[in-house]
Amino acid sequence: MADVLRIAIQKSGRLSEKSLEIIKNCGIKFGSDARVLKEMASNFPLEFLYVRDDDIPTYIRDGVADIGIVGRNEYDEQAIDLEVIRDLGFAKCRLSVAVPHGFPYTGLESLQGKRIATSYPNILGKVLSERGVTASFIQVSGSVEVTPAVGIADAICDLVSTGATLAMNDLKEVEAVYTSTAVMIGRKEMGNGEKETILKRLLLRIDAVMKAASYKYVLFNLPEEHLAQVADIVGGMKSPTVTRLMETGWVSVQTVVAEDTFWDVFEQLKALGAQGILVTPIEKMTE
Ligand code: PRT
Ligand code: ZN
Repeated sequence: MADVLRIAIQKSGRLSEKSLEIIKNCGIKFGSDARVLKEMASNFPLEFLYVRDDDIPTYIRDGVADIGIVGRNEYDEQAIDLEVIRDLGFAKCRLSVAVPHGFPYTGLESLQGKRIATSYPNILGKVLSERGVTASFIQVSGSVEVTPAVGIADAICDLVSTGATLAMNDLKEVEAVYTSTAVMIGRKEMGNGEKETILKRLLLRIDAVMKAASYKYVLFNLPEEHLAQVADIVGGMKSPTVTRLMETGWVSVQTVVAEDTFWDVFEQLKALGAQGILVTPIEKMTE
């Protein structure tokens, strides 16, 4: 049988849906019935392994899976010698120190000699030792937020996304020490040419999908006299496509705009008299 690439995906949790979505957007077909533990894509040599996120780095190290998607926090905490193949950008969160309201926090030095509850003793330990701070860690794997209230910790260090959980537990976020997003990881050496080829094919698709997601396709009408200024604003992949309109003195412009600069560009286009601005998502995009 020809080789397949095995990807480990979180079975059910914060990473599952988006991980599968990226692969689906690559045109790879599979059932994605999360109750199964293993399944094969029907139109690409990719096999899915649905597991707990904590187990993914070990599975890859041991060759049970070839690649996987985990939070960078999980990867860095376990410190298993693998490689980050791609930063996928989703599941963004930060690892933050939080304290009860009465705690006089003035900086990481305030944690000297304190008891800190965390599931990330390695990441936090590194940050603290760089600052010359020694603290004792209370290692907990869940419900970190309740530990100060029950008197077993003076402060906590946990993942935060909205901050709602901290607020609910009367804790104040005082310092973010680390930020994380979902990453695709794999062994440094795949040790198998065929698997490497499959990975390259997969990455080509993932890159196109991720690139497309960070751009918008923009169409608008513009007084022709402002065309030169528009070229400066939007740039485009090469340059914008310009079509003449029936009405003299007006052109229609089509281009791509990076998502994170979109609103700036939008305001500048409006100021130049652009009309009928139409914005659509892009499904795939390559250079
Ligand atoms: O069962 P399994 O072991 O597979 O899942 P898990 O429970 O270990 O992980 P899961 O699904 O909770 O998280 C997987 C990954 O999602 C993490 O490793 C992070 O990389 C990422 N992520 C992003 C988060 C959060 N945001 C997040 N907010 N992981 C956890 N949280 C928790 C946090 O621990 C805290 O309890 O959510 C709470 C805070 O959320 P806010 O929104 O109230 O601030
Ligand atoms: Zn987990």
